[in-house]
Amino acid sequence: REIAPGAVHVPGWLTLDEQRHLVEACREWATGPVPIRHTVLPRGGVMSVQTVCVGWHWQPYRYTRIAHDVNGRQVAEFPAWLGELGRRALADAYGRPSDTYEPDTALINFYDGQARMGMHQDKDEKSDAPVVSLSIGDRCLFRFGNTETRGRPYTDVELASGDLFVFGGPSRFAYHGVPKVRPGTGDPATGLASGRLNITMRVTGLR
Ligand code: MD5
Ligand code: FE
Repeated sequence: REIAPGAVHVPGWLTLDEQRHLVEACREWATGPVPIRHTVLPRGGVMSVQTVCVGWHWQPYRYTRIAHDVNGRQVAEFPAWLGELGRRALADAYGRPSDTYEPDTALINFYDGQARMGMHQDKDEKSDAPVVSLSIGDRCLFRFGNTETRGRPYTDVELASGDLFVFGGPSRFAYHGVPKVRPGTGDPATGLASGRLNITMRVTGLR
């Protein structure tokens, strides 16, 4: 389960009920003040995943309270229950207390069958606190790399519905991506008929 130092994969961590609850919450955020959309990159590219944020709005490549690049509205607040889930996730993955972990933003990415995420580092946060990642719906190929280059060496991991992944310590700034989603592999009982949801909780280090 430890893919690299600080990178821990916990298959099947979320119960079906928790997955249903998260799908329901994500549906509300997706239609909330700043609706889910394909992020447009500064050089004109359009991301194939669709993203909605809570707490802080991620626009490449910074966090703001206001979604200047979408509709000028403030994103929904980061709910206390999600922070609790994040602390429980961290404690279970690392096997040690996590009382001081206070994530203040979540990025929710929706992948249809064609969506991909190229190899990148998450370095817009001004904190080296761990990232908690939850997967729901279709399975995917997740590529976990190194901190130096986009290329090899990397480790390929299959992520399935209910899986938890925590990235911290020496793995926090590793390159990573999602080269492939496996359409039709999810369980409609989660409330997600197709596609893949990924929820990542982070500490922005902003205030
Ligand atoms: C996803 N999301 O499945 C992935 C999984 C993103 C993103 O990459 O930036 O929204 S989360 C993987 C991740 C996040 C933060 C740090 C590390 C991996 N890492 O250090 O390897 O939509
Ligand atoms: Fe990332």
